[in-house]
Amino acid sequence: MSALGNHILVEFMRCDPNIMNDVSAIERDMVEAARKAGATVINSTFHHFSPYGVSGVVVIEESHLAIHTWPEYGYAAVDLFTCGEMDAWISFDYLKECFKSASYSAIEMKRGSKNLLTRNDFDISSMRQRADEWKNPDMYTRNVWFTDKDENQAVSLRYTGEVLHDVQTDFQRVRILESPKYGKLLTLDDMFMTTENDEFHYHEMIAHPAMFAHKNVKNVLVIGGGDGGTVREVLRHDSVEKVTMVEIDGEVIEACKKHLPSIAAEFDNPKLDLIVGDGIEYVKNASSEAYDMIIVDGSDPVGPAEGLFSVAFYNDCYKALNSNGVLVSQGESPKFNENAFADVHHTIKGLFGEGNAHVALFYVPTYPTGMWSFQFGIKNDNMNLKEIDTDKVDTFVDAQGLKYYNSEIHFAALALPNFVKELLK
Ligand code: SPD
Repeated sequence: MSALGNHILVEFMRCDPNIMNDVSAIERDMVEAARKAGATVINSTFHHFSPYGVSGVVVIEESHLAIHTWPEYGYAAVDLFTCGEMDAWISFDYLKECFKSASYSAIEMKRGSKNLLTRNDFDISSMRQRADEWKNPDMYTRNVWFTDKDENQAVSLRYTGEVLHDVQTDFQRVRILESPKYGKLLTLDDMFMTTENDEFHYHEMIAHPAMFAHKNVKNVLVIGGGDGGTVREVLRHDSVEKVTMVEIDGEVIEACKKHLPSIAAEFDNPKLDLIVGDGIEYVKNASSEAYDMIIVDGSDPVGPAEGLFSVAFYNDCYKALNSNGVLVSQGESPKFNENAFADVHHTIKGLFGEGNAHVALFYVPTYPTGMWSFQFGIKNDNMNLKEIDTDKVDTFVDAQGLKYYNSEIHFAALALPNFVKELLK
């Protein structure tokens, strides 16, 4: 190659002025433009100027994409600076469509012409040795962060830069990253799902409160839960005879088996019937009154998990539960996605009845705001989530070495702050 990099300087004109002033849309489009061209995105930072205009940069392993917009002229100045094999014209074509640019031009130039450069002699072996030392987390010098966010709130975790798994499936982008603080993590699209270090918060709380309130769960259906943490917890209970798990994305299961074996620990358990398929269809076709417990361990209501938040799906779950049955659902956050949180409650209340819809709060450091919920629908009017055998719970907790759930947490999780009660009205 005769140059180190390639630089396309783009003039996008006659763009949609509203898009040119929408910092969130522009950041999303720029990041996607990089990905579509095969780049590895390191980070992005974008700024909206008052009263209008946006500037931002996407740092990629292959260099950067940058933008400055003038909405009042429907104009964007875009730099696509790449090195290696990446084809930045793919980014160009994508952005042209996103910005609805009716007129455009571009100049392409080589950067770092080798005719003008003289290569210095570096001691490559000592540099390689230093790179190896970076495997010690204290020595990491890369400042790369994974961020789970909406337009207004975010949670970020520094990761080492190590991407152990990155596959775009028919449903979502499945990644396993490595972080110094939380160990390996599973992300779907741009959302945290679970990490080695805090997965027990979620998986213990999705299973045990309802298991102990029900007292005799034998037949369980888990929808989603591809990392395996939920079935691992359910199968700790001796009463359980059979667990059916239906996960739509087999790639999630495979990635977790390979990289998160402490979470994907029970996939070979003979009590487990593991099905890779559509959980919504599965419940629709399930026999009536087949299950003691249905656990919906889905992602957020975007992408493949959207249908898991529909009234029709919950109605099918209701029918598939027997008369003592309990539904447990990933219930979103009252501080991050208040509407989804309240909608789940109202749906469950509509189906199971006013007094049979309950909410438990728990803390997950790697979900935005940290405050998350599980929501319960109880079919049997005589079952009370607050009636548990505390001695039995604590004996189980000790024997199993649980790290989050205990009998005190059981009651505490069901106590709701006033603003949450207000949201649920
Ligand atoms: N924002 C995250 C919502 C929770 C998704 N489920 C996590 C899967 C863990 N088994």
